[in-house]
Amino acid sequence: MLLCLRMPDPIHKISPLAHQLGFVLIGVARLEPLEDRRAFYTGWLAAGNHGEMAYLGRDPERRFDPRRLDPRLRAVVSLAYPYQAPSGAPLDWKLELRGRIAAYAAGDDYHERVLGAARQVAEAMQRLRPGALCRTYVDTGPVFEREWAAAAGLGWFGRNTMMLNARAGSYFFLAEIFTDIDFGAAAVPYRPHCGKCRRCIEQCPTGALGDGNGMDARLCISYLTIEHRGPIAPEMRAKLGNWIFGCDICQEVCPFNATGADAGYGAPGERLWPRLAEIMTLDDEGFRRRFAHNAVKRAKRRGLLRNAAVALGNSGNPEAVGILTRTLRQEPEALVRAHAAWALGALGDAQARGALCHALGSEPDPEVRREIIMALDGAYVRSCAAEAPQRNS
Ligand code: B12
Ligand code: SF4
Ligand code: SF4
Repeated sequence: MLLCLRMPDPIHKISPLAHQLGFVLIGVARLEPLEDRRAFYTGWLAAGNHGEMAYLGRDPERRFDPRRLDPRLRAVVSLAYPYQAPSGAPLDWKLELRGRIAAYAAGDDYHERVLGAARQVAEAMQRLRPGALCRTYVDTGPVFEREWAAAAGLGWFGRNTMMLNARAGSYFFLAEIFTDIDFGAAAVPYRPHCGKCRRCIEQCPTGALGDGNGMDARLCISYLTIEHRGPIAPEMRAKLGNWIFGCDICQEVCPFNATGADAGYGAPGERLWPRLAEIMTLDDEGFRRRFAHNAVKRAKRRGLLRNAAVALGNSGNPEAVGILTRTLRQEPEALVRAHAAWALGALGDAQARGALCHALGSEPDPEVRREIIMALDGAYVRSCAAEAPQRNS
């Protein structure tokens, strides 16, 4: 189903091709500086809400006005490409020790696939208007993708900050073609439909969503599991549950996703619920092989294993102890060993404490040792000290 929203000529000529390529929404907006975003965005950055995503703060003027990228640009064609909604797998993740990957990462890396499709739409525009300037983006440049989608009438900003459409939900990627074609007509804004609903705000496990259509990205599981490189703050770890790459909760609870988006890109199922034991045994080569063409590669091996260690700690399942003990002994990355130590402390049975105590006698990294000591209660640290007094400083 293609929902063509605003179709001034020649957009109506390219929309059948866009449909064929898999896009479900298409609209056009005239390029005018997004002045009404300036105060919100600069305040958001100044408060540090972007965390380590330094690229968001680099030359924000380009985001407010894409004509700073090229002054000849006149309009933007905004497109939405659906992916398959996550299916609630009929399994108990704690029992089966399964992690969870966000639905958008189910198939091949969307940057490659959606960008390829959007470029074909751009080529069609250039066939209609030879010599037309077209700059295509899919999460690949300093542009406000949701803002332009809103300006093009594709949907509204939900309280979860997602671009939402009453018929298509929010399980779609956005793509843009900035062009010098002047389409003339301005898009009609899409009416917000959130009404009094606050489900996403209430059910976000970390309190990342504020009341004013914004979020503190530093608290978002998606940020913590994908973008954040160092140790995860101890007070956030239990809140991650079994999410090891991204998070879909504020979309899953949204009534506009209840029926799911059009069955599209990617196939959920097993791939979205990987066995944590398998993840913990991936070496560099294994990680590359498994995620070479998948969005998960962005987390890097050490980030993914860090997240999987946290999920094992959150499982409450004693079977996780063996996996974490091996990790604490053999894993080359200190970051991963540190989170394995925390996880053993969270599991807290005698075997887990024994493994921590044993590791304290041989762990060379001061940060990991600190995590081990925090994971052990005082009595155990003292008993470890009795066993290995020379290392327990
Ligand atoms: C940085 C980023 C993140 C960060 C920060 C998220 C965020 N909400 O900003 C993190 C890593 C957490 C993240 C997570 C996810 N992301 Co992301 N992300 C981006 C990126 C690169 C930039 C977004 C950005 O500029 N944020 C800045 C802040 C300030 O934006 P904001 O909080 O939404 O504030 C704006 C609006 O709220 C609006 N606003 C503020 N007040 C008001 C008031 C009114 C009345 C209105 C109308 C608007 C409004 O203006 C603000 C400033 O412009 C975009 C791609 C791009 N270049 O745009 C993808 C993008 C937004 N992400 C996307 C996806 C798929 C995700 C995830 C679903 C992935 C996952 N499953 O884990 C999650 C969703 C989490 C969530 N609830 O947002 C898609 C969203 C598609 C859609 N349907 O909306 C995008 C567009 C990528 C793409 N090309 O498809 N993401
Ligand atoms: S993606 Fe998850 S953690 Fe982030 S705002 Fe949504 S529910 Fe909260
Ligand atoms: S869950 Fe409710 S408040 Fe949140 S985006 Fe969906 S409709 Fe809006």
